[in-house]
Amino acid sequence: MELPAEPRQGLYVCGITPYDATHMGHAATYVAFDLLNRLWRDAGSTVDYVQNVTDIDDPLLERASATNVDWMDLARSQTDLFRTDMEALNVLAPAHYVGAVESIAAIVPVIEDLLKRNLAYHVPGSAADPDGDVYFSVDRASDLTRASGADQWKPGFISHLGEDEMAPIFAERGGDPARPGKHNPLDPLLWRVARQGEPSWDGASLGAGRPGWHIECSVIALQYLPAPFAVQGGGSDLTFPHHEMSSGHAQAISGVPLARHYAHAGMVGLDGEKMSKSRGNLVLVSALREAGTDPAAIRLAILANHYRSDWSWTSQGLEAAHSRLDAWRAALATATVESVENLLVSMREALADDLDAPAALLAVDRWCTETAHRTGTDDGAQLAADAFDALLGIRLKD
Ligand code: 5CA
Ligand code: ZN
Repeated sequence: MELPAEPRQGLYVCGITPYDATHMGHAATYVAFDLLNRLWRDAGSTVDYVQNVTDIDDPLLERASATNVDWMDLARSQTDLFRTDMEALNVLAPAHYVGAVESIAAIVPVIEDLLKRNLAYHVPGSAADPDGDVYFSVDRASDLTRASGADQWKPGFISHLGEDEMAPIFAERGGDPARPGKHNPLDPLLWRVARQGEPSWDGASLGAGRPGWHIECSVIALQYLPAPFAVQGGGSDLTFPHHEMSSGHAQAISGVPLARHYAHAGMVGLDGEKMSKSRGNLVLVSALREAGTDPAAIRLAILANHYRSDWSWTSQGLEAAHSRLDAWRAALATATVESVENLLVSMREALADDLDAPAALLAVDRWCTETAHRTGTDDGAQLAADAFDALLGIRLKD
């Protein structure tokens, strides 16, 4: 990702589905985009940062009913915990943190308009499903963008997946390719009419129900950021279908692409498997914090990995981060303003090169050994502490 300096940068990062607390995979993804936020601010840009929270979705409802908790209480408590975790990790808060539920009234007229413009259609009911669910036509949206001569959206525009690769991933990640009555197996759900025992909202001419997942992010992003904005971000598990489809929706709605860049953080695993709520193999930020782990060490353990690579969380990685933190703290005593100014050049260069945090950390490590022979000053120590906080989000002083 090479991004020119601009006075304003728009950033939309897909937020959590709050049915379980923040694990290291979530933390790594939000730390990655926090680095971008910090780099832009360091370059003097104003960053318009928007994040959603998927506070209504099937897995949230399933968890609530399995644990006998009200789904709203579950969403609220897990969202609060996530925000506390982010604060501890020194992740700058978005300017707009927007729930799916509070956005339903804005989503309904957008779906009605897509229906009117023949970019969406009703799927007839069956024994399993009532009448009235609305789907997005990926074929008509592709035709529309081809006709407009704009950047042509079609499935594969963002993920570059082949047609036969898409269907199985679509099914794995919440899609329903086999639903009878759909025009194309990849058509995503826009509106799910009310089912017995499920929460639902007023849908005007759509009937009571709730929105599909991708349209939520499209509408929230378009509401707060003028399209095309600079970066739409999330973990690489969102590339397809989520970012593919939300960009297709947004282009069908607004006529222009949603974002100029789609950036995806690699997947964090544990013992060779992707860390995920559904697998249950989680290392939680809150559990480590409760055990007394310094959040700056957690953040440093994350930053030792490039944001785009897949990597595994290990206790050795955390121990290495603790040692590094100790070495950095000790080096403050020998910091001079000049040495920190030189270090800043190297850190900025590393981060400007596709957010190469591991290279930035190595530059700090080198600076630590080089300053061992210098006589530090208070100004030098302060400048170093400010630089590590501003660029890396690592606080060495309280
Ligand atoms: N609410 C949707 C996005 S609109 C969602 O994917 N929620 S989530 O809670 O499942 O994930 C929150 C963020 O963490 C997403 O950006 C997702 O891509 C990222 N994420 C989830 N698991 C991992 C993982 N193991 N490693 C890295 N990032 C992950
Ligand atoms: Zn999203």
